[in-house]
Amino acid sequence: MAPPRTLYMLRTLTVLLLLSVDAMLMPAFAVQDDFYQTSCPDAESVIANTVNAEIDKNFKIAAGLIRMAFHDCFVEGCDGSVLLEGEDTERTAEINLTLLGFEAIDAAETAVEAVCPGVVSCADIIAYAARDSTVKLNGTGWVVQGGRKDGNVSSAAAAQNDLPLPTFDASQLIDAFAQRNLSTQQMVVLSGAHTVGVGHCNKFVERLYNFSPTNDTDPTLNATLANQLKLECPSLTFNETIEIFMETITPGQFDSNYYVDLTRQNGLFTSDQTLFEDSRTQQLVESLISEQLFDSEFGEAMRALGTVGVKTEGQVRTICSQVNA
Ligand code: HEM
Ligand SMILES: *[C@@H]1O[C@H](CO)[C@@H](O)[C@H](O)[C@H]1NC(C)=O
Ligand SMILES: *[C@@H]1O[C@H](CO)[C@@H](O)[C@H](O)[C@H]1NC(C)=O
Ligand SMILES: *[C@@H]1O[C@H](CO)[C@@H](O)[C@H](O)[C@H]1NC(C)=O
Ligand SMILES: *[C@@H]1O[C@H](CO)[C@@H](O)[C@H](O)[C@H]1NC(C)=O
Ligand SMILES: *[C@@H]1O[C@H](CO)[C@@H](O)[C@H](O)[C@H]1NC(C)=O
Ligand SMILES: *[C@@H]1O[C@H](CO)[C@@H](O)[C@H](O)[C@H]1NC(C)=O
Ligand SMILES: CC(=O)N[C@H]1CO[C@H](CO)[C@@H](O)[C@@H]1O
Repeated sequence: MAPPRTLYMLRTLTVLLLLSVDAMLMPAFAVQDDFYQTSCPDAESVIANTVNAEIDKNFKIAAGLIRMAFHDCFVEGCDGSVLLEGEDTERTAEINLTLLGFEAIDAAETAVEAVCPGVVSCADIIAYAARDSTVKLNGTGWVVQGGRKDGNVSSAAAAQNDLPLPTFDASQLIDAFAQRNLSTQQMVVLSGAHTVGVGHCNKFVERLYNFSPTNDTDPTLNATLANQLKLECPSLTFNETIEIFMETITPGQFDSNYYVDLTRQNGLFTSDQTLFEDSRTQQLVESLISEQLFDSEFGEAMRALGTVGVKTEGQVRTICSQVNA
């Protein structure tokens, strides 16, 4: 039997080891404000200028870049894996087929590599670009944390399994976000990103035809909107390139009108309208009609989204679509 003193020392050592391992894994240490202040002081402005120029070339990518941050963080954590090219990567997943904005990330990466080679991760560029796009759409910005490392694993199957579907109900959405330590409130706030951008017929057509044995059309879908959507998506087969604004009051503006739409049963997807139909989230929807509340909550929720599964070890890729050699 070891003498008590040795045991005590061993225990102390173990506690110290555990503490230091804990400290490395603490999520709060993984990302921080002004991360590139000394290592690359111009990073944020170079990225913002590039993203703005790219949006001026193609307005649609502004919404695409906001969505990209969501997809990146929900699959494998915020690690830039959504950008990796190759067979069976997240980019090739069916659910991801309509992601936009890859060219803007590439342009920002090239621009930032020119001023600080090998310093700024692709995962961080996605996070900054989502904020810059929100501002470009007349939304309110937020301070973006930096320090994410890039991962080198990307899987189409993971994207397919990990991203919530537009057919999800409130319970499924609450679960999907809770699995990433995001609250019900943060889920409702982040869904407000659907104030900009478009969806395609295949994502909501099940609401228009043969909805249930008794109702041809989803009864929670505004009848006027249902009739319009039936013209644009005339049957269960449809033109796949047709784009439908998700929010129709001010579709190009990043504002709180998404929530106004929901109170009028004008949510495009089941996953949108359910937020107003479900008693757990209805009052949140009503309160977020306040522009001021939505603006401040959205930035906070994006900061929380930006901490999901952050990797503190890994690469800083020099080409965002490929792992470093
Ligand atoms: C709550 C669960 C969510 C579901 C089920 C969902 C689903 C979808 C679907 C199906 C589309 C349309 C894709 C297409 O037809 O091309 C879409 C678009 C979009 N989503 Fe989400 N989404 C969710 C949450 C989010 C979050 C958290 C964000 C960002 C913070 C976001 C941002 C966007 C944007 C900006 C678009 C428009 C993209 C474009 O116009 O290119 N979504 N989403
Ligand atoms: C943002 O607001 C300005 C001034 O009100 C307006 O000219 C511009 O069109 C708006 N941008 C978008 C994307 O709606
Ligand atoms: C979970 O979220 C809470 C509240 O946002 C935060 O304080 C906590 O650090 C998060 N935990 C992890 C493991 O990310
Ligand atoms: C059909 O829709 C009506 C409202 O339009 C609703 O009262 C009824 O419950 C719906 N039936 C089913 C089976 O969902
Ligand atoms: C599908 O819609 C696009 C516009 O969104 C149009 O240019 C194209 O001609 C349509 N294709 C068919 C087969 O109708
Ligand atoms: C349907 O949408 C229109 C246009 O936004 C709105 O005026 C009407 O009140 C909505 N109907 C319901 C039942 O919410
Ligand atoms: C992926 O990244 C890890 C950690 O940085 C590294 O050990 C591994 O060799 C990388 N794998 C490939 C295929 O690059
Ligand atoms: C397989 C496939 O079509 N992937 C696409 C994912 O989205 C980007 C951006 O639209 C396309 O460039 C990819 O080809």
